Amino acid sequence: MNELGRLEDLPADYREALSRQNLVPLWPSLRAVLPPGKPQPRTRATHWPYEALRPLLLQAGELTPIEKAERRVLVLANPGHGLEKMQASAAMYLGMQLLLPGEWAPSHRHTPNAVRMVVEGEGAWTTVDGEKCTMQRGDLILTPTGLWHEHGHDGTEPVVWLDVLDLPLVYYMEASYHVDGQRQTQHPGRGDRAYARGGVVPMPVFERSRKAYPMLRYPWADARAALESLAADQPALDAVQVRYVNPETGADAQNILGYSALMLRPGQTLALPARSPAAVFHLIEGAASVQVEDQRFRLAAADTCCAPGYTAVTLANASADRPAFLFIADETPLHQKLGVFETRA
Ligand code: GTQ
Repeated sequence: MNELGRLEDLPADYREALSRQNLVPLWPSLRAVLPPGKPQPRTRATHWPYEALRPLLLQAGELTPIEKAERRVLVLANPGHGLEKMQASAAMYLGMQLLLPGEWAPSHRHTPNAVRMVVEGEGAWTTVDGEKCTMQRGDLILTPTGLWHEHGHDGTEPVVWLDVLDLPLVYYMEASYHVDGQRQTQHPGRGDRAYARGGVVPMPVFERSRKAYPMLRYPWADARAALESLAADQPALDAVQVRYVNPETGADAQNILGYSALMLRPGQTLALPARSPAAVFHLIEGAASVQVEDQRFRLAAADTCCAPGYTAVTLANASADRPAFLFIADETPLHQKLGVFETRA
């Protein structure tokens, strides 16, 4: 590979003449924007232990009333991007949100897509497009692009959930904005009820809603049961994993980020091939380690970590007699739609 000319090799007056015309020579930057063989991701393997985060989030509850925060969130920022960028990866944003008993986070809608993965506490709910979604540990709740959503809490203990948004991408596209709204009126007709069991549907008439997002709440009890029965049905299957999809089409639940749940059998080690999208791992239950190249994170329940793309990841269950359950968010739908998705052996 040729050494290319540097900026300093050019006469100063020529560089200034270029700048005055808003022109830039490509060759000094060509290798940086098209590095050899594989990208040089800014995204760094990063671990956010819940034990360290939780007291700081509860402290935010004392320091900042909900009215002064609208959304009381500590952002899980990747130092490789610079903390102020509030990015976990190129396309993913992560935040831990706290809602205290009796609090209400007012209705709004925005262009980025979000999901909530409930981490702890009982009694909170998110109303999405008029549908009240109750929140229990491990539930996944979609608040897709453009849909009104508000959060409330009728319980007695703090509720915490993990927000995953495609905000960095939508912001980069200069397409990120929000609109404030009125408190929503709730209507019956919950997608999670209609689609509670594959193969049996509500009577007398059941037709596809043809909504872009027919199901907004994916209860953990159902995803967990699906993993358990998959593991029992296929003892030789390595990756016991289910994808969160639109139940009417089978396509990814959202357009940009992909969501799945994975069960590690007792004592299991699972090597994932290097794939182009970055990924986030959140441990719902059990104990596991996540190895990203030479870094190894030991995840306790409610811990979150991320891995850059083009990097092999090895997951291991730290328990020899109990399964471990992980929630995974990644950039796969985005890479697939753009045609840049790759797997490397
Ligand atoms: O709950 O609507 O973490 O609008 C960031 C932006 C949560 C929310 C975040 C948001 C929300």
